Amino acid sequence: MKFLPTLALAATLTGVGSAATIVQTKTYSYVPTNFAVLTFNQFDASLGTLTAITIQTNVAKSGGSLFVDNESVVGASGNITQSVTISLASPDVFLFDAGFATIGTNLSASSTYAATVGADDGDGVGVQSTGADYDGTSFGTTATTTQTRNVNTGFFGAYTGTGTFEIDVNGNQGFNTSAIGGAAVAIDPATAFGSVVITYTYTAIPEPSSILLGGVGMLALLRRRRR
Ligand SMILES: [Ca+2]
Ligand SMILES: [Ca+2]
Repeated sequence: MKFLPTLALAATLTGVGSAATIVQTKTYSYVPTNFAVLTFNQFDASLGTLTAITIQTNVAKSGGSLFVDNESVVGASGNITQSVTISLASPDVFLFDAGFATIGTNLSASSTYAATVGADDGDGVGVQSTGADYDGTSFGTTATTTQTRNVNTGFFGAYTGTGTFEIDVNGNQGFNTSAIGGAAVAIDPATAFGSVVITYTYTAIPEPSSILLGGVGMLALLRRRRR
């Protein structure tokens, strides 16, 4: 069994490096329709072998308001919603996952209000903030929507290098008052905010000193066991 320590040392010297990650977080906040340009560092291939690129896209909605003034002769009730929606785009890198679905497309955060309005009270065309035919609310901050996807390994090339790449966060906002048919609508825009987090997972190239220490440690371990 004398050859064992030599074998163990050889295995350590040629062994794979340790798994490591680099995490970059960029945030955005604006009133849609609008966009933000986020800049990320490429993965420096001298650090090791890239095994995964994970993009986590997050959107939340803050503020805004939505009011309806019934113009119909019948009352109505139902949920009215205001939403912000973002989609990622890039002039530099491909945003496709393993199944070639686009990453970070049409992610929404919505606020909902249960509205109840009476029949039109005859106050005229358009929104008048009076009467039982008027309802709505100002919104606070809503829960967020988050999507996490891995980039298709076939597109790692543009993410690799010593420079940067750009990801744009394009935002729109909208509303849905279809539950209150025939109503005039008054809306104050909401703010969209959130983050894009890119994580590089890679196998680090072991440093010479750690290889030596690993080998010495393995030898010591084996010697102890043989006693
Ligand atoms: Ca009216
Ligand atoms: Ca009214």
